[in-house]
Amino acid sequence: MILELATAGESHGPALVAIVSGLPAGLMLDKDAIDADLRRRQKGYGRSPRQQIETDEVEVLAGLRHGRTLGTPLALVVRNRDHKNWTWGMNPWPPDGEPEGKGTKPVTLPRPGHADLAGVQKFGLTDVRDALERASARHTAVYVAAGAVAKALLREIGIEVAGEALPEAGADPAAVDAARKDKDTLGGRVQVRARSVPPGLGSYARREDRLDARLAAAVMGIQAVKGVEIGDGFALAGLRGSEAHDEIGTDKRRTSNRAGGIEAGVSNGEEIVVRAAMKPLPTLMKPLGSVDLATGEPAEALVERSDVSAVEALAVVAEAAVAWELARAAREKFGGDALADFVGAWRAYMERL
Ligand code: EPS
Repeated sequence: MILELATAGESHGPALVAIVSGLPAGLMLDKDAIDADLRRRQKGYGRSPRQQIETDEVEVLAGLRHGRTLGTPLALVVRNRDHKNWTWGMNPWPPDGEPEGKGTKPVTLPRPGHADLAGVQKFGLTDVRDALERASARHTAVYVAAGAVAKALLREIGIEVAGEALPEAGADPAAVDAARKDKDTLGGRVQVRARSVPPGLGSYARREDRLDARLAAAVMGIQAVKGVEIGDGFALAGLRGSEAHDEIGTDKRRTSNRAGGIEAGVSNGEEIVVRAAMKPLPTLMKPLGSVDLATGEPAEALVERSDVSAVEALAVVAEAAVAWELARAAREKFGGDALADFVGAWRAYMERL
């Protein structure tokens, strides 16, 4: 059984949408738990005023009846409340009447570090807004909703996934205040841990099956992430082999976990540990040098409402990405159309081990 996720949505369009297919029937979902993750994503010191406009909440349009999955595609929607200020500017159809509200004038000042310049070049656009709207980290909201569904599935086989911001840089309120005062932004690092993952998720057979490669792709795919490591990651490069590996006991458990729970692309039964480095966000109130695409003249980059830091939000989004990828690997391994088949296959496998 293959768990799949398709998403759509622009930052200031009507809504963000996700379709999750490949879930077993009979999984109970809790709207409050999904909404709690959406709220966690909106929090953190240094977030943009946008978060005061939004109160993210999931809507389900298909695939669920009385809170129970039907084994059919699950359609999730998170509305953009801010869209009411962009109904002309972000209208999916040619708008009627005079331009009003936000997004009425073309953006021609690409921000270094954002999708702006690459987007207009790649897609042949003239208004940078046509690129930045989808590239915005706003659409991580619907990934978090899908991640909450993945966590519900993983919980059925005892797996818990939790993300946290490491207490440094953009997760330090004093540093955020100082950066805000200087009209600057901050990045930082987050860590996601997954407990009680059974040995044997992922495979060394093909590169695309490797669990570490899949987790790295899932986390690197989140806006502003520039580095991912599993376990002791980059630090392992400076150690001797005798210091770098995790010895095996007679109970087949390890006394250390430098590998971060994955060897040869396969989970080894220890806690999975994934860390990600986030660059400082590229929208600066003290803009960097750029070019005006309309005139070709030197210019300062676009200044828009933005976050000083979104590291704490990344912790929630990375948690969702790791949960999603682990759920996908678990669906491949344990299959099943009914939740009881999935859980039964997991139980039989654990007994064999
Ligand atoms: C975000 C909403 C956006 C940005 C941020 C993420 O809101 P707006 O653009 O309306 O202020 O705050 O997006 C970026 C940091 C970015 O670079 O695009 C959210 O909900 O997470």
